[in-house]
Amino acid sequence: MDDAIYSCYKTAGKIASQARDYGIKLVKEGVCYLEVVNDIESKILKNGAKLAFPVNISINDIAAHFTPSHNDVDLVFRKGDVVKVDVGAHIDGYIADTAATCEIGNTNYSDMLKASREALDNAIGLMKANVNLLNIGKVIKDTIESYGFKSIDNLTGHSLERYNLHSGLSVPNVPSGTGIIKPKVDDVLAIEPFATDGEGHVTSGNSSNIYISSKSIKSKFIRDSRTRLFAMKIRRRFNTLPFAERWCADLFSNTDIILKTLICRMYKTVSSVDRCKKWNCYTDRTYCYCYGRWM
Ligand SMILES: [Co+2]
Repeated sequence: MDDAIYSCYKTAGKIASQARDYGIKLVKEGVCYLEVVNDIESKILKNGAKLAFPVNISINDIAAHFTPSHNDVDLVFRKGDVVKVDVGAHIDGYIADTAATCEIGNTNYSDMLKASREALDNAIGLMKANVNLLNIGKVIKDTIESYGFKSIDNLTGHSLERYNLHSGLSVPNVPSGTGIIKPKVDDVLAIEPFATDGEGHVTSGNSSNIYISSKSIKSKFIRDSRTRLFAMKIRRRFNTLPFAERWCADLFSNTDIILKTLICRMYKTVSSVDRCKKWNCYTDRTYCYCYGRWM
């Protein structure tokens, strides 16, 4: 990996992790989700990176992939909530993806939080080029189970490439699935353990409010001029990275309904909300193997 790219990753990683830690401190009883996502996203931009994906706020049985829409002003944190804050920043397309979890006002789930954090540390300890990723899944599962929780088997970490958040390689949270492909030197991987006191699987729920521009949208073939302009602006602004409906409010001076309809019609949701049967939590970080070390 050349020095310039490595330094983009390092800077993106630093800005994303600062924003994550800043964001976790903002999560308090009575505070609105929207306020927190807006503050975290502003912080990333102010520090000189761009947003790799909308800040995710996933609470309690929602394991991942929720972001509030611009009018979700009634979504407010409550005491006892287990809150996952997932943050992505990029420099010139080189992405850092990182998350942390907190519990508001209680300590009922301290062990669960500790289990996934320790699983992450153990996974990082084993990670190197050519490692069998099933061994990473095994150490994550064993660590989480040693605390009496389950490791979610159908959410995984992933590899990242320039302007590509999920570039093909999965980092499993249990020792099954993708063991054959091994990471190479310079691969960038996000390791994302999830501990739960539920069943250890997620099912897909409602829309996440997160969208992505698909390659099949060719703006020059869109007949309606207003829609065409909108598609061009979306592509220019977000390229191939996920975006939130609330990031598009200024692209259309017209009503919310037109905006929402256009987005829903033209762009696929990047994923639905992933929901557990019961409480859960997770932490993740992005690591880059380079010159024999993980950054
Ligand atoms: Co990720």
